[in-house]
Amino acid sequence: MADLRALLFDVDGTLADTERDGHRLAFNHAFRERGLDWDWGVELYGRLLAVTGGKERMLFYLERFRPDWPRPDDLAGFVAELHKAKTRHYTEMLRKGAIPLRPGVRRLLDEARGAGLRLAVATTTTPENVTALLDSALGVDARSMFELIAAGDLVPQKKPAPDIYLWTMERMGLSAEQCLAFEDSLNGVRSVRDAGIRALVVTVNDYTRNEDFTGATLVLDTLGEPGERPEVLAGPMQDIGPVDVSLLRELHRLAAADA
Ligand code: XBP
Ligand code: MG
Repeated sequence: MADLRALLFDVDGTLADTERDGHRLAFNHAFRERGLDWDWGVELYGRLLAVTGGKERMLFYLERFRPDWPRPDDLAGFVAELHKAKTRHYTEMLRKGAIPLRPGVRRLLDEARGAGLRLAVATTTTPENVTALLDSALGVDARSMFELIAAGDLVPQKKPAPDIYLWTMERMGLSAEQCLAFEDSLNGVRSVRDAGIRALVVTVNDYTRNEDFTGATLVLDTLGEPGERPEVLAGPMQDIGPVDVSLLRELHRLAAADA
């Protein structure tokens, strides 16, 4: 069995709860600024999350909810411009510290680095969004914590396609058996599984809690901080303390044995 060598992290929903009070608000800000009558409420946004990627999500919104909205000739160009404005609003929010990391994330990153595990990010979001989050939530040397930040349009197909995980592992010279991934959503789980990674921890959030996480090794409400007991929603153990490196090694072993 291969040793656990690397932890691969999704960003949105996993490192931080960015969707409802981050991305959603930034989209709405960009829409208003452009004079559009588009307004993504909390419930509608949950439905739009079926599609990953901001540009792709806007096109999905038009197709599904606004069939009568008059399309500009260059729809792709229009959406790309709108998305740039959205990214500007989003990164401004993050730089003001609007969104903290989820509980246990900082603790686990520090511990994993100390244990010699390699760390990387594999996400569909725009690269500037990741650096804005890490810089504001982790401090100035945050980016050096991760060996690789794989994000956005680097790969042809976003999650649920496995492309971003495959690209990350190839760039780092890792096999799927050497990795453990962290996700928060069904689209993320599909991406991880189709990349051949068996060891997978899901931490749910309000948007994803009721999704089907079949194939995840462990499903939790949170990674947990010292003194807390994460709620186990699915997995091979019921009573656990905060997620730490020794638990991850055990999960990695169980996932390999199950393969
Ligand atoms: C995250 C996303 C992202 C953000 C928007 O999915 O779907 O699209 O909502 O980011 P995952 P951009 O957590 O599965 O990677 O607007 O920068 O595309
Ligand atoms: Mg996510």
